Amino acid sequence: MSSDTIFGRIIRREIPATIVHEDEHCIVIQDIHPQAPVHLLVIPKEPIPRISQAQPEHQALLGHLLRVAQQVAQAHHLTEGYRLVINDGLQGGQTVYHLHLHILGGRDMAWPPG
Ligand code: D5M
Repeated sequence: MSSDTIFGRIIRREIPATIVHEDEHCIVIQDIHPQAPVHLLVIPKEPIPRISQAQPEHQALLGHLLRVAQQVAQAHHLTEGYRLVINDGLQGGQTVYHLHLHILGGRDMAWPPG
């Protein structure tokens, strides 16, 4: 159920990470290079490489990732707001080709993003 990216290795417990949530479908970890006081990654256990390659059958899983992000943000007391980000591909700035949703919070966010 997991790929050969760094996130697949984390899901398989081959390398360490700070895991703040796990369920049947996903894990949530602390980002190793945090860009905000709270920077978490919601990672599906199924290794979809990128959001642009998600299929109709992934609809429920994608909804689940958003619900988990909402709940984890609440658990981290991000009551003043937060940002959810999915980077896709080269121009989107994606570096790990295993779909993941960034949760960024704890500071004011700029717009437009860089
Ligand atoms: O984001 C990929 C993100 O993954 C980036 O913010 C760093 C983070 N990362 C990379 N390796 C690790 C490990 N080992 N633990 C935790 N976080 C990690 P992208 O959207 O692909 O640019």
